Amino acid sequence: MKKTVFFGALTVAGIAAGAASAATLDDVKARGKLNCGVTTGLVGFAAPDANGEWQGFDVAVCRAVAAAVLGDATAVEFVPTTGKTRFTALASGEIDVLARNTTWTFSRDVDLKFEFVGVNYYDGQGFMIPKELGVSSAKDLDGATVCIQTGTTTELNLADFFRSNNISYEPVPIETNAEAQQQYLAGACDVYTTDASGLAATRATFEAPGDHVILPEIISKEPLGPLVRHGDAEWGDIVRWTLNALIAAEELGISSTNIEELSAGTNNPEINRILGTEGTLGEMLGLDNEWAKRAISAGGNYGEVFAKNIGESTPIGLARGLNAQWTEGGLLYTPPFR
Ligand SMILES: N[C@@H](CCC(=O)N[C@@H](CS)C(=O)NCC(=O)O)C(=O)O
Repeated sequence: MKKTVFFGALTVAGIAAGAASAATLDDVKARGKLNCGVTTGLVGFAAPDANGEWQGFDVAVCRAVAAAVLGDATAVEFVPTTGKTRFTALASGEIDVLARNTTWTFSRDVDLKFEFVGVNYYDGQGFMIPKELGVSSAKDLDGATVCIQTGTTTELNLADFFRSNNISYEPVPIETNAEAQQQYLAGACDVYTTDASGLAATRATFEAPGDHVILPEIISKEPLGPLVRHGDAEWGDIVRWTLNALIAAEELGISSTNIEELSAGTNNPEINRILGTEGTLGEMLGLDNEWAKRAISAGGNYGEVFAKNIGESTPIGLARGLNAQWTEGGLLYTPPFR
């Protein structure tokens, strides 16, 4: 008898824990808002505009997920996080997803128990230095003071790079990009190092961007992407396939300008499945059949989001490079929608 009660209690506890960890979709729906972790501010990637509205390449991921799940791209609570606070915010449940230039690494996946659902920007770590210092290679930085954000892969790569090149540096540890920018411009460090996209975004806000050079060395791989907690695969699927929908839309030629027209039905079955006029992909995700249509309509396809926020015609001026579609020589390659 005692034994039965014991096992009974264990089963209930087990189910309750499972239910609690698998309930992100229900939580988001009940709340009516997606809690999305972003940076404290990196223009082009995630920053409030003059009206206090968050804009940017990472912000677009949050909006697409909110549109898919809640039918409203504006139903997002943006939660600013630093390099240090971002993982606690996700692990504790304060945010439902982290969409903040975060590098997919072994230990973040396995040890911190997060699930990276994809890559929205293939990056690498670079160095920025005032032109007047006349340095042309990172290998000539022996003895330099380096502004570096704590809690980042940047910190670890920097140590590896200097050690393997047998040169030394003095770190100037910093919490946020705004602080790094301020310290760097004030001359508190000779060099600022972070993801190359972050350097471009930061330099674009300088009064005289041309006075600063980005050195040719890219010293690491930084696949940046959105992540969720381990233990809620259904929620992971929703965020993963929302990102994939934006990428596939570009590949298949679905854009914010033709999406309504294509939603009437086309002779391309994959477009039809994505836009919900054929098949039941939305239902399989626990959503309706227009989930991807709404996600793409929120800010356009991947290419549109890139061009608007960080592309070559913006002050940030990033080329597609590795972030081009696989059909264009890049690494973007979404699995099939079927
Ligand atoms: N990708 C690296 C670095 C990410 C990172 O923290 N980048 C800085 C510099 S671009 C940033 O986003 N700062 C924005 C902020 O301070 O909120 C990582 O995942 O550790």
